[in-house]
Amino acid sequence: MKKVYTCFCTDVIHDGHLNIIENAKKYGRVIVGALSDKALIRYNRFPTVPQEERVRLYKTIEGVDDVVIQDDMMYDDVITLVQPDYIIHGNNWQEGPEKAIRDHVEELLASYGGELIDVPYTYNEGVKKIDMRLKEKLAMPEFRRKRLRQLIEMTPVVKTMEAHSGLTGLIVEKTVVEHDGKLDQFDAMWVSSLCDSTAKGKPDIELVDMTSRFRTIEDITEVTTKPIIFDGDTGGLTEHFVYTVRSLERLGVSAVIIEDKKGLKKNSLFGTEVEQTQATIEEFSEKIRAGKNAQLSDDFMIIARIESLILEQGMEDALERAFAFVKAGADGIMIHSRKKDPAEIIEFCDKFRAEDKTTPIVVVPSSFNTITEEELAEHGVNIVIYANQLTRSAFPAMQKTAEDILKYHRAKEVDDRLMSIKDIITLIDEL
Ligand code: SPV
Ligand code: MG
Repeated sequence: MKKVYTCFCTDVIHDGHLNIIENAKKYGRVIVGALSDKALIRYNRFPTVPQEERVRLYKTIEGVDDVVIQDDMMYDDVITLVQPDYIIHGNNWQEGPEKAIRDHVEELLASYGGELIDVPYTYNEGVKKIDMRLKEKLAMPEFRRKRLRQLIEMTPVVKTMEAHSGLTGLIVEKTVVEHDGKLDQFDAMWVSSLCDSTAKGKPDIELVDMTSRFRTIEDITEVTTKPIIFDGDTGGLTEHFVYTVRSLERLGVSAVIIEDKKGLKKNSLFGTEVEQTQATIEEFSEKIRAGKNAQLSDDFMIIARIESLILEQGMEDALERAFAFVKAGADGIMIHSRKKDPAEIIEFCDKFRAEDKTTPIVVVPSSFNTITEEELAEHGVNIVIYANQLTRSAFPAMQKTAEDILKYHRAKEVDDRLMSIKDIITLIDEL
């Protein structure tokens, strides 16, 4: 009997999946591939039910003869394993980033005489409703909050992009690229104090108050599902920080990163050009302890950011602080540097990992931007934050447009580089 293969990445079965199975049955024995959690995160969306449960669910569908795990979004391994005569898929992968996967499947099948079947993609009210419900579930605070810890377990490096508004949140949420036949997307969002302040036209000196920062978080959470890491600056007074922790948990934020500075905070990228004071190990440990005591959920993370390399206090000081802050209860360590060369970051990570194999390490490669995520992961880094690149790309583009309209006294000259009106009005999903 001929074998028909299809890959599912859904948590809920709807008409579209049933239609695929109905069609598949006509060609032979139906084998469903359950895309693994690891592959699903990069390819589609975060799973709301575990992999094993998805396998069980697919097995209950009438007409399904067997279920296997597909561990990569590319079909090479699963085709070797199953050797299907047919692969069947909704025709929605004929365009967009998924087309590269379809093209590759077609090539693989052609190499041994297999055939690809595209069935019309089903998109009705029922499918739309299920889609929406899944999205809403992922956006709920209790789901979103625990996702960062889950991602650290599930993916070699959590790729995190800055967001400071609903719109930038949507960009982080929705941007998917195909490169070398693989799809990729960001895992999490960073609510940067620099970019949140800049968007409000204010300096990055803890001037934008927490109420306003929380408003930014809410703008983002209203339209996205990905987990949030909040830049908490110094955390403020310990007596205030404990309230901030509770509020962030309630908002569904996964982690706050606080830096070991005190007094008037200036942006780290100024380094020693401006006066900045580092808190003592005891002072900062006390703030971490107080935050951990205040937190109510198990999922929330307080990550300690060490400014010793920024303030030229040396590697030994950075490491001593890192171990002390972990002892005080920090759930992760962020090490920062403003050198172009990543050498000191690598040295820190290697030395830290020699003694601590598990505490997550976070880095922000704004200055040391030649090193790749993969290389950082090899040195034990778990979270990479692109802290300000969206703001820095939007700003010059807007400034140039403003200048050119002033120069030409009309908007025609700038039109070619603008998003079309049609695209901008369809950018935002409507309920
Ligand atoms: C931010 O994005 O606000 C940060 C990172 O704190 S940095 O600007 O590099 O200090
Ligand atoms: Mg900051």
